[in-house]
Amino acid sequence: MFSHKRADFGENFLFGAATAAYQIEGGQTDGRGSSIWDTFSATPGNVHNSETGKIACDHYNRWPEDLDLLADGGFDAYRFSFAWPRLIPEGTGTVNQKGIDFYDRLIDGMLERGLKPFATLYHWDLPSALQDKGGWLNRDIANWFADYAVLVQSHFGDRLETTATINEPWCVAFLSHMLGVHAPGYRDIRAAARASHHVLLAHGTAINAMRAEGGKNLGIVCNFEVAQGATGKPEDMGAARLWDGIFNRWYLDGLFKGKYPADVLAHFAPHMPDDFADDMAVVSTPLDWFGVNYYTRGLYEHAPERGAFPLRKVDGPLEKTAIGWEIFPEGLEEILTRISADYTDIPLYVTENGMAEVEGTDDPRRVAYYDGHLGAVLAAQRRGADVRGYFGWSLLDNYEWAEGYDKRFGLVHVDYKTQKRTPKSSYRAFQSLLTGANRSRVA
Ligand code: PNW
Repeated sequence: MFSHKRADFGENFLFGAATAAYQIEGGQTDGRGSSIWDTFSATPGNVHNSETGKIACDHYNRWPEDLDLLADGGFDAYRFSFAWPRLIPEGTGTVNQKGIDFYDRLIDGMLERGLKPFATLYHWDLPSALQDKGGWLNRDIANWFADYAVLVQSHFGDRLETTATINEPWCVAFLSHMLGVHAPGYRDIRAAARASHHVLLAHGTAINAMRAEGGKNLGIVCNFEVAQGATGKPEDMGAARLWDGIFNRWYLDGLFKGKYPADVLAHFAPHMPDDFADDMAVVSTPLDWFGVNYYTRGLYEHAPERGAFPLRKVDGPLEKTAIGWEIFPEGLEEILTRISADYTDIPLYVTENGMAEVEGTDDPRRVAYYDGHLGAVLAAQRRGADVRGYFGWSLLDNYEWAEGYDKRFGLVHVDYKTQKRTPKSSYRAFQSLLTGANRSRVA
């Protein structure tokens, strides 16, 4: 059980759980187009055991049961993503009516159960047809993405509580184009610089286009890591500062100050698109709310031999999750407080927070993880951060990208042979916080 009470968070505070289309849907039928994760995951060497999202949690067929789990848990909201290639199989042009029908059913199912839909337009499943045209390296993606955003806004917008453009632009840009860990798997500073700008340009272009169609409650979701020096030595502190720039400030400064941080730009400058500075007003288009994903901190040391970015992450001493990430709840308080003190006073939502654990339904470490991070939200609120809601990652065990199915983040266990869902202790802890009850219709 958690040590907090629901009322501690304020009257209108929303609790939810989050997922993403590629990680849970499966259902690669009914006209859905190919995405870069279909091809990337099927290429040996990219993903643990070459696992793919072909079936995943079969949420495409089992969504009523999954929405029941949210409702029975007492959650107020559900954060999900639209699969771009399900709605527009080639990325631009023809719309897939069966894709529209699926999200109509899903959204209506949320509303029938009293769940507020928190939608994300892009959680990494780029249509392959657009990758063939350069994907995030092609400036035209700003217009491709805005057209897709307008389709979603005009058809579903009235029923959505909030809409986020991009999930985690750092992952879209750096993890995917510089570190090669996510699709399309590039390791190229020029690609990373371009993707880093185009993803924010696409975001701003889409916000403006949706607003012109009457869109409300529009935002973006960024991920943050608290970067600390491996030692107090100036060069290690400098490495941490640079990582903070790559991971956190690039996006915060771009979105809220209309200017990229000079220290990171010094590395990216030769590779940036021409005249990128002219786009910064679009990049920093005012938002209605801001989503914060937080999992861990990182310790960094200076590593001059590493070329483009002279730093290295080192192993830290704190307790770790099953994915090796240090557990550091203080970091969530720090990042929320920093954003509200230095960047913006629009409402903040914690749109993802959670931990990977070994398979099982008794997950006391995860209960403790959530309890600590919920405490960090309360601490940030006391320090003035306007935090309006909190989403656990994730509702279900699911496809953890390059880690495949091995790393489990769910509040609910999924048996991938039978697709049976079983609530874990952490789900019960939320249920007890949110409903006062410790049992459920869903046994
Ligand atoms: C986020 N990193 O991904 C995503 O939004 C989720 O889809 C994902 O399942 C979740 O966090 C857990 O990993 C990240 O390497 C993946 O720093 C990798 C990193 C950060 C976030």
